[in-house]
Amino acid sequence: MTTTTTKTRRTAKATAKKTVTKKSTAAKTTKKTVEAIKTISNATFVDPNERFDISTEELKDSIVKHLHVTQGTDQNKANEKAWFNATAAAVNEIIFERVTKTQKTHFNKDTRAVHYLSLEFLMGRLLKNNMCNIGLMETAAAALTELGQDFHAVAEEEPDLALGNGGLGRLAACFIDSLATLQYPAIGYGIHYEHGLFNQTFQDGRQFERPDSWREYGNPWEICRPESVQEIPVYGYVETKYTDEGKVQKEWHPGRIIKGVPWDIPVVGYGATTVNVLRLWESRASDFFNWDVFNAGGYLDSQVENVQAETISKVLYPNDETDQGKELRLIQQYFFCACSIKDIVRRYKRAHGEDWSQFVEQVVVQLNDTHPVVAIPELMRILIDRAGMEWDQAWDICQGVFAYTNHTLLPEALEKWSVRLFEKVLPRHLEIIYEINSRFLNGICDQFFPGDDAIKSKLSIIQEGNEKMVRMGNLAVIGSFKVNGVAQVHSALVKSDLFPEFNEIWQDKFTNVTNGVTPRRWLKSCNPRLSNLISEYADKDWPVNQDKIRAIESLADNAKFQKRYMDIKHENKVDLAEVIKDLTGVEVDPTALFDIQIKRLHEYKRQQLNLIHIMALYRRLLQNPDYPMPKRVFIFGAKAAPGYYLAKEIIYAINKVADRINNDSRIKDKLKVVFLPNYRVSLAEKMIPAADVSEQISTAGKEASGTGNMKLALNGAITVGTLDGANIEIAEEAGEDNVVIFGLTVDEVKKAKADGYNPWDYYYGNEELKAVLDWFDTDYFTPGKPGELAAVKRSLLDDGDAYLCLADYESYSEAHKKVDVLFNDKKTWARMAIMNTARMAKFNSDRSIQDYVDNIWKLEAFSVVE
Ligand code: 26Q
Repeated sequence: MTTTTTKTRRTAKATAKKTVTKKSTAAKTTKKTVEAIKTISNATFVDPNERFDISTEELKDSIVKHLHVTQGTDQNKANEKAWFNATAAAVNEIIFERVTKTQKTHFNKDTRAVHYLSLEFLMGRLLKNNMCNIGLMETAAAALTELGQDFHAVAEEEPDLALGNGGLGRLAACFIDSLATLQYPAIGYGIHYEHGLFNQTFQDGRQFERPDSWREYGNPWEICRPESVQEIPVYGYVETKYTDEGKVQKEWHPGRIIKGVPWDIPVVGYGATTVNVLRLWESRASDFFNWDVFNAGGYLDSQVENVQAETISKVLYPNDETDQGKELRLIQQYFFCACSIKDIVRRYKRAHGEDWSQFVEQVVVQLNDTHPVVAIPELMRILIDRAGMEWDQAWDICQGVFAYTNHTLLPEALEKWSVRLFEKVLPRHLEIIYEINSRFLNGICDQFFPGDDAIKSKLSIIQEGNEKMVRMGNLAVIGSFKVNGVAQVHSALVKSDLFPEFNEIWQDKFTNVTNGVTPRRWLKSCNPRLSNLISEYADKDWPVNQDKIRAIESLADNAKFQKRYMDIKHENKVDLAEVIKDLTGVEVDPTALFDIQIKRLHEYKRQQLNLIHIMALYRRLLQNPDYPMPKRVFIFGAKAAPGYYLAKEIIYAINKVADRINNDSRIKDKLKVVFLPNYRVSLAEKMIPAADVSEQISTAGKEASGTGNMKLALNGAITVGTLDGANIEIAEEAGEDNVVIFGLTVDEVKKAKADGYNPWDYYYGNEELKAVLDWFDTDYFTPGKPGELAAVKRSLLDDGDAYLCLADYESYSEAHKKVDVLFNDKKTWARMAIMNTARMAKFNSDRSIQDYVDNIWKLEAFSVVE
C-alpha cells in the first residue's frame, strides 16, 4: 500500500508542478491526477467496523476511567453531562492519536494541501458522527447500556457547535468531513466564536434571541495549541521609507496587536485513517503594547471605537444585511485571515525556509464566499513588506494560491466595505488593494475594453460615489485563479449576470462545483433504520460509494420492500411527533403527510408562499369539511436574522395562523401547522428522516444551490420545488416523475420583471388568493388585534412582491393538489420515495470534493500509515 502511495504521489506532484507553471494544460493533467487518486482511494478504503478492534468491555473500562480521571466523579454520582464527557474522552483516545499520525505523514511527505477558509463551520454535534466514522456506534451503545445509561440520552447532552448561519457553514462542515474521508491533506480555518448562532425562542409567536454558549461547560473535542499563537496588527498608519537603493518600502505601524490562539478540533474521516483538523482562532488581548504608536496618536484614534481584543471572536454575525457595515465584522474577517495566512506560511517555511519557489505547488486556499477575501491583500503584504518580494512575483503567487466560491447572486448580499473604514482598520491593505486595482484596470482590463470607462468603473474594486466602497466580490475574482458557483444554474448565472465582463477576460476562470452533503451524517448516522435497510441490499461501503445505494432502485416496485421502507418512514415520523409534542405541545398524527420547510427565514426562500397556501387549504376545509385531501402536517424550522423585520413578521404570522388552525375543531385535525423553535443541525437530524414532502420553493434564480433539498431527498422526501439551484439537478437525477416541479423558470422570472410585474393582477385574478390575502387585515388569527399580520400582505402587494409569490401561487397550489393525489396512492408514493433515496449519489459531498480536487485543488490522497 505504501509503495502505491509513493508512486502515485510522484505522478501527482509532477502534475501539480505543471499546473502551476502552465495552467492551460490543466485539462490534460487532470485526468492523470484523477486516475492516480482513484488508485489510492480504492486501495485504502477501510470499513470502520473492522478497523478498531475494541470490545464493549474495553470501551466500558475506558468510559469509567474517564469518569474518574477527566470528570472527577464515579459511576454512582455522575450526571448525564459527565457521562457524555467521559464517553467523548474515551473516543478521543482513539482520535487524537490519529491526528498526530496524519500530521506526521503529511509533514514527512511534504504534501500539497488545501486550506479551507470560512467564517463559518456549522459542525453540529460530534459524538455520534465520530463514533459512526470510527465504527464504534454499536459498541458504544452496548457499553453505555451495560453501564446503565441510555446512549441516545447521553448523546443529547452534547450542545451543537453552531458556528455558522446556515447553508454556507454546513457546507464547510460537510466538505471537511469528505476531505478527511477521501484522505486528502486539508485544514479548515475559522473563528473560535464564544457564542455561536443565537438560540431562538418564541414568545406569543414572536422570535426572541438568546446567546448561545456552546462551551459553557467545556468542549471535549478541542485542543488548545499555544505553541502556534499568532500576533495580528490592526489600525495605525503606514510610513513610506526608501532603501539606500531608492526603493520604496512601506512600514505599517499598527495601532493595536491582537493575539490569535488556535483551537484544533479533529475531523474524523470515515474509517478514521485520516483525521484532519479544523483550526479555530480565538482572539485575546496581546501582552505587547506599542507605546510609540500610542504617543503618536494612532492608538488613541483606534480607541475612539474602543474595540476590545476579546470581543473580536465573541460572537458569530447573523447574515443580516443591516449589519454589513459593522467595523467588528471587518476586524473579525481580517483577524482570522491573518492568523491563518501566518499559520500557512509558518508551516511552509518549516519545510522550505525562505525558498518561496514551491509555495504555489504546496498551498491552495479556498475562500468560502467573499468573507475571507481580505486574505488576498494580506498575503501580498506578507510577501512584499515582509519577504521583500517584488510586486509581480508576489502577485503571481497570490493568483496561483487563491480560489473563490460564490454563494449568492443577491446584490444586497455582495460584501462591500467603505474605503474610510478600511483605511482606518487596515491602512496598508487599502494601499495594496488600490495597487491591485490600478494594475488590473490599466492592464488586462484596458486590453479587453480599451477606453470603455463604464465597464472599467463596473469592474473596479473601488466603487466611486459619495461614500467610496471596496467591492470584495471584484477583488475575489481578480485575485483568484478559479471562481466557482455551487450548482449548474447558479454558476451559469455567475458568468452571465453577475460577472459577465470578468468572464470575457478570463474564460477559464469560471467553473461550477455542485454542492453536496455527507451521507455519513445525513443518512447513516441520522437515519439508522433506513441505513440498516440499505445495508441489507447494497454493498457495505455505500457510505463512501453512494452510487451503491442504487441497488435498491430495482426494489422500488417490490411490495415487501416498499412496506419496509414506508414502515421505517412511519417510525421516524412517530419519533418526530414526539419531538413536536415536546417542543410545541401540539399533537400530530404520524399517519398524516409530513410537509417540511427547513432553512433560514428569507423572503426569497418564500416561507410566506407556503403560509398563504396553508391558509388557502384551511379556507377550503372550512368551506367544505369533506375537501379531498390527505391529513397534512406542515412543519417549519427557521431562524430570522435579528434585524430582518419582515422575516420576523413572517415567523409571527406562521405561528399565529398555526395557533388558530391547530385549535379549530371544525377541520377535525385534517390540518396541523407547527413551527419548531431553534432550528439547528441536531434538530434537522430528527426532522429530515421523517419528511414526506420537502419544500424547496425559492424564486427561480435566487437560491444558489440549497443543500437541505439534497438531505431531504436522500431520506426519501418528495421535493415540491421550483427550477432553482440544485433542485434542477435533483430533478434530473431523481427523474421528473419523482419530484413535483412548479413555478416560473429563471427566464420567465426575468421576463416578468422586465415586463413590469404587478402583483395586483394576480390578487384580482384569483378569488382564493384575494380572500387569503385579505384575511391578513382581519383579526381572525390575532383575536382583538386586527391588522397585526398586515406586514406580510403589504410586502406582497404594496411593496411589489419582489420575489413573485403571487405569480407562482396558482402553480404552487396545483403542485400540492398533485401531491395529495400521489400521497393517497401508497404504492406510487413509496416508489417515488425509494427512487429519491436510490438516486442521490451525485449529491454526496465526496463528489463535490473530488470535483474541487480535479478542477481546482489538484491534490493527491494519502494513506496515513499505521
Ligand atoms: C454577511 C455580512 C455580514 C454578516 C454576515 C454575512 C453573511 C453570513 C452568512 C452572509 C451570508 C451568509 C451565508 C450565506 C449562505 O449560507 N448561502 C447559502 O450557501 C449554500 C451553500 O453553498 C447554498 O446552498 C445556499 O443556496 C446559499 O443561500
